[in-house]
Amino acid sequence: MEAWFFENQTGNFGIKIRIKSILYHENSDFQEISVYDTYEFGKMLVLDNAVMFTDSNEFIYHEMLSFIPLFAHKKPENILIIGGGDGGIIRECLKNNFVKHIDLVEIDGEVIEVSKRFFPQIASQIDNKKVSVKLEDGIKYLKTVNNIYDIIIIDSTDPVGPAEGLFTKDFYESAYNALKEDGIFAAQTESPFFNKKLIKDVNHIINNIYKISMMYYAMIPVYPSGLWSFTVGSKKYQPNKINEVYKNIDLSSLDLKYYSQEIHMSSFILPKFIKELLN
Ligand code: AG3
Repeated sequence: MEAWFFENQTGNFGIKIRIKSILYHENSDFQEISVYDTYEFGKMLVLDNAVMFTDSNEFIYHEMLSFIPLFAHKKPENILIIGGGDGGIIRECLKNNFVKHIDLVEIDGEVIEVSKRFFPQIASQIDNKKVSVKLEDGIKYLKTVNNIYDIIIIDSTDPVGPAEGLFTKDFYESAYNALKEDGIFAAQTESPFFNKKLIKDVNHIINNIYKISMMYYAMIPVYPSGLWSFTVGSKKYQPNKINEVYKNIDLSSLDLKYYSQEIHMSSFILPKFIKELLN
């Protein structure tokens, strides 16, 4: 018998992925966590029935959410990741030699455990000496810190359930205060096809808080619509430009499969309908 995983985006549209087996399925204190083995893309992590990544294309999201802020910044030493318990963003951030310390604030410790068990190549750097893991609510944590981070990355699930508060003005203001005077904020901000209002609202808020705000995108085949948006707010640096300190950098040793200097710039060139959303 064939078994399929479905993620519905609207009542009339969804994605389906054929699965070989269910490797894990538990309710944590915060959400339902599942790991499937799929025919097309290898193992897949699903939270509350939303696909987080698959083994074969997680690199796209993780590279793009990490490298854009990292390579726009002149000296990203102290990084905060909110969410991201799977470790993918940590792994990418540590490829930038300036990075001295990463705080990972993840509300759900089960996600970390599951990732270590089923996705060791993604979770590989969670126990790195440069990383401190804090199992707490990122919203509360951000209110306790001021002017200490060079970069804050929000690696969240969709804006329902535990991640809902990570898409609010209050939260974005706390992030602004937690950043140093040349800090950069970057967050995943959903599909431009299915989350128009969210994208419009988030961009409006970030635009009011930060000197510079921009949106960029990447192609992620396992997310609804395949086209995924990210929003950056920056206090000083142009996010769509690679900082000149990296002018002569050789990226070939960093095991990158999506990001390049050309992609850094081109991912900010938006299709007209997305641009119009932001006005
Ligand atoms: N964060 C997931 C982004 C949202 C996906 N949404 C969806 N499938 N409906 C991924 C976490 C990876 N570190």
